[in-house]
Amino acid sequence: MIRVSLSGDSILLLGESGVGKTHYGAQLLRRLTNGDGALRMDGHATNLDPFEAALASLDEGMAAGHTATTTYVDSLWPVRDAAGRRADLVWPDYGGEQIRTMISSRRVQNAWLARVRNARAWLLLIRLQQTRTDDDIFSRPLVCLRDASAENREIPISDQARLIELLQMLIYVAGAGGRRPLDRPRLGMLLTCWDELGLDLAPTVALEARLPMLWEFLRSTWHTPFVMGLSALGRSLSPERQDDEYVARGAEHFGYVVQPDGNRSTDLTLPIHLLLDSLGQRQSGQRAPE
Ligand SMILES: Nc1nc2c(ncn2[C@@H]2O[C@H](COP(=O)(O)OP(=O)(O)OP(=O)(O)O)[C@@H](O)[C@H]2O)c(=O)[nH]1
Ligand SMILES: [Mg+2]
Repeated sequence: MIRVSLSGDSILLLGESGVGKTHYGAQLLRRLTNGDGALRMDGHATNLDPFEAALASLDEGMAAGHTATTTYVDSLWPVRDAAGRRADLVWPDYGGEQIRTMISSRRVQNAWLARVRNARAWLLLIRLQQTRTDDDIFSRPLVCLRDASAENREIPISDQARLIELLQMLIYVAGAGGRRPLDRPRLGMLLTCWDELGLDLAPTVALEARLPMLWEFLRSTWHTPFVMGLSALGRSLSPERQDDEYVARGAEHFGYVVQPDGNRSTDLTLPIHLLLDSLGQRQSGQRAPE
């Protein structure tokens, strides 16, 4: 979760295992430190271990490892934009299985409950190639099951249905269940590992084509959800084999986002800046009380 301490508010980062949370965190940290994007570090960042470890791998031109299932680390990043607005991002690194368990057990653990309730904006990370889009109970009517053999009877729900479940659970525990369309929490969505897709489409079009039910849910539930593409690494890296070009040029020269209008930018801070912007905070030069 990213907690943005503007009036004690926060942004919740949601992503299952393997979507790219750790690599995005590492690349974002370096971009913020270098200070050439829409947001820059403005003070002392703390608790950087998981991201520094990932950056060390990237500096050797290699991918970092999977985050242990039980890990949950909050890293504090004080940031500022060009207009002087400031926020304290609490950027987490956690094992994505925690999200999967939340969905499969239909339980929101107490620690997550507090994170969900404190957040005024949510950022959902999805890796389209990792999603299953085969038939499920929504696309195959029950009548089709009549002829199915006994061994073949179980039809798991699809990934888009699972993600909708997750969002519905979180909307409920956040106490926003009765309102539509939702203005708070704001919703941003990142389609991660965009380079793997080889698409020349606007991110919303890609989402709609691949996960139409999820997109319909987002569109009908939120006031103005935004969808961006993210390639934190710019290309695939191996955990064992060094990418010489990466080493020679430096990890900070790789990675891009695809903005809602389809334009690319190398500024990996843009999604966070857009969310901060959409929160409508205009606290120029002031850090809000925590
Ligand atoms: N091609 C490509 N691969 C990426 C990108 N970002 C991350 N990956 C790869 O995706 C895999 C998962 O990335 P992680 O950052 O470890 O994912 P995570 O969400 O932290 O996963 P957990 O730690 O298991 O929760 C790794 O093998 C990365 O190398 C990207 O922008 N492009
Ligand atoms: Mg990780």
